[in-house]
Amino acid sequence: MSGFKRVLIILLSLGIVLTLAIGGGLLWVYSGAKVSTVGRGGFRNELAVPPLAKSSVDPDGTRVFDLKMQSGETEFTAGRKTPTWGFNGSYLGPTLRAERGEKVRVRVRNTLDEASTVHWHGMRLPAKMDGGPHQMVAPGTAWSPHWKIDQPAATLWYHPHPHGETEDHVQRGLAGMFILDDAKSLGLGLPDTYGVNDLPLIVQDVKFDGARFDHGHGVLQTVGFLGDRTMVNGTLDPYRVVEDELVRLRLLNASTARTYDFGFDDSRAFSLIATDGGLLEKAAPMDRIQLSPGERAEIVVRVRPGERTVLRNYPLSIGQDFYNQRFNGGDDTFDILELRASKHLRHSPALPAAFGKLDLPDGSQAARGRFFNLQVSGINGKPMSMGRIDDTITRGTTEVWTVRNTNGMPHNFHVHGVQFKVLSVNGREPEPALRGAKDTVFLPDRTTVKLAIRFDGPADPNAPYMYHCHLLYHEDQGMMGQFVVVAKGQRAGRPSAVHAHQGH
Ligand SMILES: [Cu+2]
Repeated sequence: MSGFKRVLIILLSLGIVLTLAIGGGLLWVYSGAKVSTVGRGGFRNELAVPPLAKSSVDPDGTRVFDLKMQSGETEFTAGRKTPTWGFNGSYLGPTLRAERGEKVRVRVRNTLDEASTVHWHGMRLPAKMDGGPHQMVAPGTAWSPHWKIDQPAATLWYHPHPHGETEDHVQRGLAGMFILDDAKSLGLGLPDTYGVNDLPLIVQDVKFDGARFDHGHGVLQTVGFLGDRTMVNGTLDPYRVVEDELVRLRLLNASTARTYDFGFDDSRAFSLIATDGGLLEKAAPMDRIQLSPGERAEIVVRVRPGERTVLRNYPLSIGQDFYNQRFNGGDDTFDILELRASKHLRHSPALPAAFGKLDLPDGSQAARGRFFNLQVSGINGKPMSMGRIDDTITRGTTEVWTVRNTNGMPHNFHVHGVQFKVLSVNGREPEPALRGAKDTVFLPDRTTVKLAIRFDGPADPNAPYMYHCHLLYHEDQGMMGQFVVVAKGQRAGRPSAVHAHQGH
């Protein structure tokens, strides 16, 4: 063989080996990007139910809660201590509960060694009580926001909102539910025995490195952190025994980046009864409910005596492009929770045919429109700035907001202090799951939504509310803006610089 031929053969062989290696590597990355825990967890742990927060009532009738932000350790797996944060405990927080018309005060104490905040997600309240990045609570201090509950019954939640640190603080474990009741919700005969036939489900995806959390972002994941397992209320592989024919699940997606498509393992139908801001006008039958980070849904599912059924996360069926579907979690499947029905179930009354009219604007009286272009580098081209008011809104008016995502990755959009109506998604009437009161709406790439929002909270030219992407990594990157609600003719003031509040 000539020297030339020998070199040619060596080069060709090298080429083949290289091609195989690259191809194999790509295949490995591609298949490794899809996660499934279906059938693997074994449902070994009884689902924890966050305790209802104790409260006292002041002489003036104000219901007072105490929340202590603290660090600690949590044994998600027996014998393995994970460093975590929590409210009144080592992980997550108690469920706060109040009724429409009540005045509430929450005494928030920060015993961490970092400043943080507590934001009341979905709550209609004055901006300075909102717990956004302007209401920082320094280590060793307290903050006591107070307001009157003035909105329909709903499943809300609370979590930190320090600018640039929200993903980290939520991942460490700072989150809890805030349930609101009203005369209507209490009078409909819905399953409402907390922890029995009315279960709060705080769903988070997590990843462990030994005993510790691993919060690293995959290099291909543009949405931020995605875990390889899920837990509910801080319980891994959870099951719950239920003893009623109808079970109400209050689903909260408290994950920082993952969007879920929840359904049961046999794809049984369930009834969607409430969205972010409260009850729908009537129950909507469906077999899947999609929730992006921060969104909530209340569903009622029927179980048969003695059966086991699994709440599962299915692959997203929203027509995402190949990349986002595979590398941003859309192909992943998880077993979320196994419901174990008792042999003898208590009879549940049927759901009422209708829950009543909703008080939501339809946009026909809109005073003006606004446009928001979503990009991870900033909304409308501007990254968040604490000292800049982006929008000034006249109190008592309704506006139509057009929000567009063509950024090549999924986002969502959360507005503080209000509940809105989704008027359209890509020009079409929204599906039933988006017909109720919402404070957060999912926008996969190439999506435009129109929202009707009434701003009837109190005017305060100096204290801004936030709007932002609730994929917390994006929010931290600056995908957030600020608006103030002002009296007619008033101008926006100047938001105070970031500073810590002393307790009062
Ligand atoms: Cu985003």
